[in-house]
Amino acid sequence: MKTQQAEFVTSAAEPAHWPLFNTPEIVLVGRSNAGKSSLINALTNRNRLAYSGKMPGVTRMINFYRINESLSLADTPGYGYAKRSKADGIRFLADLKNYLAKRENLVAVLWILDIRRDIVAEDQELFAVLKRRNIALLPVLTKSDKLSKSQCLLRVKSLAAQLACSPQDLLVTSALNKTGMSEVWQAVENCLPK
Ligand SMILES: Nc1nc2c(ncn2[C@@H]2O[C@H](COP(=O)(O)OP(=O)(O)OP(=O)(O)O)[C@@H](O)[C@H]2O)c(=O)[nH]1
Ligand SMILES: [Mg+2]
Repeated sequence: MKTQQAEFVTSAAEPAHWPLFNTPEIVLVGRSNAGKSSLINALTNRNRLAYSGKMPGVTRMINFYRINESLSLADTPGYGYAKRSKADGIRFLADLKNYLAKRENLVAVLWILDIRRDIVAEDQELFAVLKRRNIALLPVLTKSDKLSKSQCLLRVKSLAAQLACSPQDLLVTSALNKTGMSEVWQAVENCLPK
């Protein structure tokens, strides 16, 4: 899909503040610093639509973006950020679980994983919440530019084993050199209601 129009709509944590859309929504979830916000920018071909930063923990609420007036993307705060207070970390995860369990127009989850890192407990926890709903789960491996081709292949195999899926189910991307963007869009389009 080509992004003709992309705009930031609002930031929200509580359900009362979530914007009302009657179009499908795709959410990006993953560990702090995994590359969620950068992927939104790469997917939409915008440099600064979503705020991405050198410091982990830069995304603090759920940020909603509207694309081509036909769908929305939701960027979420990353989990597992050690410097955040424990109470804050628990609250973020609770807000996120609540969103995943209740957001009505949610059709797919882009599960953002740094290709160099293994799955953590929070990943599994959210995965369990999602399994209770009929929502497509699309694992996206980011930062492939940081590894050689052969190292990438090894990591794809290892993460597929950890996720109990086939290596072909993993979308390998780099926001830096924009690889994998059309594959991610294609996977998203396959989840949209016909
Ligand atoms: N080399 C490389 N760096 C990347 C890529 N994607 C993200 N980064 C870098 O990784 C860091 C974190 O990226 P973000 O997009 O802010 O990550 P995030 O998942 O939104 O982080 P939080 O909002 O803190 O949860 C930034 O310094 C990005 O420039 C990539 O594909 N390749
Ligand atoms: Mg972010």
